[in-house]
Amino acid sequence: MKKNNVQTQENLDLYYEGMKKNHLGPLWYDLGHMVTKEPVHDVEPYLWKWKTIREYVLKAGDLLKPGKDAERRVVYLQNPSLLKHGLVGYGTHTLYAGIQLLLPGESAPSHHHSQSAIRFIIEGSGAYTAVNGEKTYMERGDMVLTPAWTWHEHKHEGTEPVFWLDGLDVGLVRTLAASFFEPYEEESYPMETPENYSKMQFSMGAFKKLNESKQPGYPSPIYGYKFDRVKFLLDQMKETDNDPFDGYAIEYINPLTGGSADFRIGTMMQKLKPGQQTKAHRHVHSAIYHVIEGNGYTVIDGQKFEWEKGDFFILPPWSRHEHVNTGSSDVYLFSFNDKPVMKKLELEYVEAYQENEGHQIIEKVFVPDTSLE
Ligand code: 1HN
Repeated sequence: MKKNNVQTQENLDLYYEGMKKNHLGPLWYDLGHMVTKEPVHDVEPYLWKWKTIREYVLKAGDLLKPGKDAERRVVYLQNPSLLKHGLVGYGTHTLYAGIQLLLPGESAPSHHHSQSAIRFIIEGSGAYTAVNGEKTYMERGDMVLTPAWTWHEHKHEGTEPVFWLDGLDVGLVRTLAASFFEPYEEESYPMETPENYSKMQFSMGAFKKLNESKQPGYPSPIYGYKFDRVKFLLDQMKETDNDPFDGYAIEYINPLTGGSADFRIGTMMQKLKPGQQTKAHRHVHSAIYHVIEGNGYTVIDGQKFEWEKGDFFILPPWSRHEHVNTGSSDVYLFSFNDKPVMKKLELEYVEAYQENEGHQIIEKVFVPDTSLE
């Protein structure tokens, strides 16, 4: 009996090999890889210059036509750290960002899908996004929702090219194996609702017709969130409203729930005054940032990312970050994130950086990855 309990290395190796051949595994070896002490991920921070993005997006304007050569004319931001894992079109493990271009007179056909989407207008005006037959006209700085499963299409009635950011929860939906897509049977969904209806209904109060089917809950009854309103609100904020980690920050909400404007994608605008520096913290949710105005840098896990107007950068999950305004005017940073999902799943957790009065030591300055050139 006793003799049998003394295992030789050879016996153990045979045992593990046999296990593997039968597609079984020893938890006593692997528990630490499966249930890690802290979030483990493959998402590295990255930054794209607007100048480069714009050039490639504009070129796509010469090469193809939306609705004819392409469902949408979009250049997406590919995080190199995720392409290594074959994750095409990923900014973070959950979020996608792309830049869409519409030229005067062009349109992109109606479709719907299970991914949620937000738009943020970067340049130009005179284009609209129609959501379930309601046109929302878009101007620079506006945020527009196309919630999961809503029919949406775009058309440009203006005179200059219009560029906007598309933010979707592509990675999340892919991981959950829940992607569905369907084109509308015709080019355009019937425009049954008056233009900018939701904005009119909610911007000067909150009203609905007696028999109108607006239920409490989702999706948000507002599709278009105006930049001048956001700015107005930020300008009203006092010193006491300043968040040590995020500066003067507001979140876009759904007035029917008080929660995030989109059910799954969170959206935030931050303002930093000249010279302002936030303290570092980290959270489970990840985000993609777009610089609307100003100059400065963000330190992410000890790496400095210098940015200017138009640039985009990735904030990976569970990575320490702090922002600095180095210019002489206000900085405006727009970002979208997966915080609503993390919160609903009870996975969100935030931790302040305690050392060095909350500021990281800069160990590295970001330079773009040129390994593919
Ligand atoms: C989409 O529907 C749009 O409607 C843009 O403009 C980008 C990226 C992935 C999946 C769907 C749009 C998209 C998208």
